[in-house]
Amino acid sequence: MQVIDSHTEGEPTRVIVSGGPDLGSGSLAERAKILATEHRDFYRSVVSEPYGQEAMVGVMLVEPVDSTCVAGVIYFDAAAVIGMCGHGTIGVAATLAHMGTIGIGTHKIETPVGVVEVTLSDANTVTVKNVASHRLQKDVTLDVDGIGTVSGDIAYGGNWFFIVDQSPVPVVPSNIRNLTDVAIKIRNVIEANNLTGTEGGIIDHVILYGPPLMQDGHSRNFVLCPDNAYDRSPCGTGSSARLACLAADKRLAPGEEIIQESTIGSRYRLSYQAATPDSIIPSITGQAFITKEARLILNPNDPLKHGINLHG
Ligand code: PYC
Repeated sequence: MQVIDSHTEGEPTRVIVSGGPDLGSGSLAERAKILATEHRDFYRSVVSEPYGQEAMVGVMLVEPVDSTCVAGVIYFDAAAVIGMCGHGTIGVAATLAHMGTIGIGTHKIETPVGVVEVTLSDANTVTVKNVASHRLQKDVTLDVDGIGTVSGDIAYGGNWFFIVDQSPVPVVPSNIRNLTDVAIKIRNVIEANNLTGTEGGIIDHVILYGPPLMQDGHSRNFVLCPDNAYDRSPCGTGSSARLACLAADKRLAPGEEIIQESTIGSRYRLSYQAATPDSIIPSITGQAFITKEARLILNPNDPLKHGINLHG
């Protein structure tokens, strides 16, 4: 299996350019479901240690249904197949450019949750125009053991997020372990209370916001992903969901640009356009760099061929 690795603002992406299971020719959502239900061992092994690395998001490149798209993509981490991935899409665009498949300019990519647009400004700089994003519920209060009452919004940006505007723990790198524990506790309460997005969408990402550490930053975030790793980048789908909340609260005007810092201090430029009265189209600009071209060898005799999994 041939893969190309990249990182987007510190967050790793692995694109499978050849090899991998046949997912058929249904819609991308149907193919994503087949990957999730029939090939769990496969996708785990691609991104988990010892073949992958912590926080890695994998991408299967597939034939798009929409022929105006340059590629179809299905994203996954070590725990789940996910609907969309902002940093992954920036990584895919840089990877397709590295492969010579796309050049400078605007291109469409099909995901299981809809078609997104990428604009490649140079070999590394990409703007993603994401799927329509919206807030479902404002000020949902949760009683979190050892923390107290936590209030947040439920919003969609290609994945479902619980967004806490004022983190109970300062969003600084020295608190990463603590932030992870707090975010996992919040997600456990969300699950225990059967809180979901529309049509039962699983709220599997939690974001905690704090003040920026840079002069031109708008805020800094900590993003917990389904595999319990934190996003090294400011999270494209999470930033989209947050833009929807800022728009709904009239805290940010259409076209106004802000800089979103991640926990490690990498940055995205963000803005949005209004789509409907209740939803927006987010734009996310960041940089991805190719780190590796490799051939993965999944030896059937290797007892760890499906990755190290300590969580069941
Ligand atoms: O950038 O959307 C994103 C993302 C989701 C999970 C990890 N990164």
